Amino acid sequence: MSSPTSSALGSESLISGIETGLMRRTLKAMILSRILESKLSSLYKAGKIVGGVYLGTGQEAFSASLGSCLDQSKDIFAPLIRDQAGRTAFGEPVIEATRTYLGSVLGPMRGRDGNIHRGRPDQRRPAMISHLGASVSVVAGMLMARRMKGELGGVVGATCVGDGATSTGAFHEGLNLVAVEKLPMVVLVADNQFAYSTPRERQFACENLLDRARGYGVAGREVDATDLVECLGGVQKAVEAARSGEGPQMVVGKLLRLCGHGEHDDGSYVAAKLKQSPLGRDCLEVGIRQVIELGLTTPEEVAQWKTEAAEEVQESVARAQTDPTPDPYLEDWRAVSEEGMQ
Ligand SMILES: Cc1ncc(C[n+]2csc(CCOP(=O)(O)OP(=O)(O)O)c2C)c(N)n1
Ligand SMILES: [Mg+2]
Repeated sequence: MSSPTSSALGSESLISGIETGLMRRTLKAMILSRILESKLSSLYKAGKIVGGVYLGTGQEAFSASLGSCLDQSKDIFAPLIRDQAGRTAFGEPVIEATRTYLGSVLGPMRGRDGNIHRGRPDQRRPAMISHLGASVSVVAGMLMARRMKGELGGVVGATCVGDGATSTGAFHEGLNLVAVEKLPMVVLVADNQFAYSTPRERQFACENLLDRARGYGVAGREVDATDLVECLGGVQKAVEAARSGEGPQMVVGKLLRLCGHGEHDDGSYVAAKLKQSPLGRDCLEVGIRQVIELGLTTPEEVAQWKTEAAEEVQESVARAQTDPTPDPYLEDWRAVSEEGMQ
């Protein structure tokens, strides 16, 4: 962590160039996301969730840094499976997650998707696409549409992908287009050492995934993604550079996923040595320690945030559990699927 140097920007003070309020908000989002996801895991294990549950444990600092550095009023954020923290930091209400996982018709996917493929395109949160790498061209398209309509001014588009996703054709085609068009886009690559159970060395032969950015003429930087202050610093610089017209930016975050690929997977293929290495640090524990040491919160306030988060999650689960679910007898599912196809 870099040594704190304080200066003033209006009423917000800066530490290492990061607004102190931003650090607190990002940490709060990480806490809420961790508590929400641990509840989702319990519900899955209790058989209350149909379908898979994929968590972002250990990746919250990186993901939340993007969500909180973007401008919720105009930017675009396309998350992937490990981005609950980013979604929370970008303003997605907890009830949207619980309603989706519990199949409520009141959720954003009206009970038709059971986990992460949810979104609100009208609020610049496109629904998550499972096909790895596809979100790069979706966000590129959203940015190009704004440019053609003369509405791009100051907007940044962002997405997150994993190390595995950087080997797909969609990723390469998308990144090339983004670079050629000099779009104001930020691509986060969570290099968590595995694509499912396949380790990095079986995925690509380059030393560093930043080489993939350089190959296309995209600016890149790397952060220790277990370190909240470093994540915020790196992501903030990337978002500012994209916004100020410097073209697309890639940020590679080095970390380890601290859960299985999904909750059906115990992750037993991850070597103990790797878990005990610096990559295996829990970014939430590190982040709490950092923000306390910087004097921006106290252990008591963090405990209060955790209590409030647990209450919010509990209430959202209770609400979603009593919501109506889709009625397969009354609904004409075929009409929905064929809508607009004729
Ligand atoms: C094009 C494509 N191929 C394969 C899959 C199946 N799949 C889903 S997640 C995953 C691993 C992804 O690894 P990575 O991109 O490193 O993300 P992580 O799960 O580590 O966060 C794979 C192979 C897919 N969704 N899309
Ligand atoms: Mg991975």
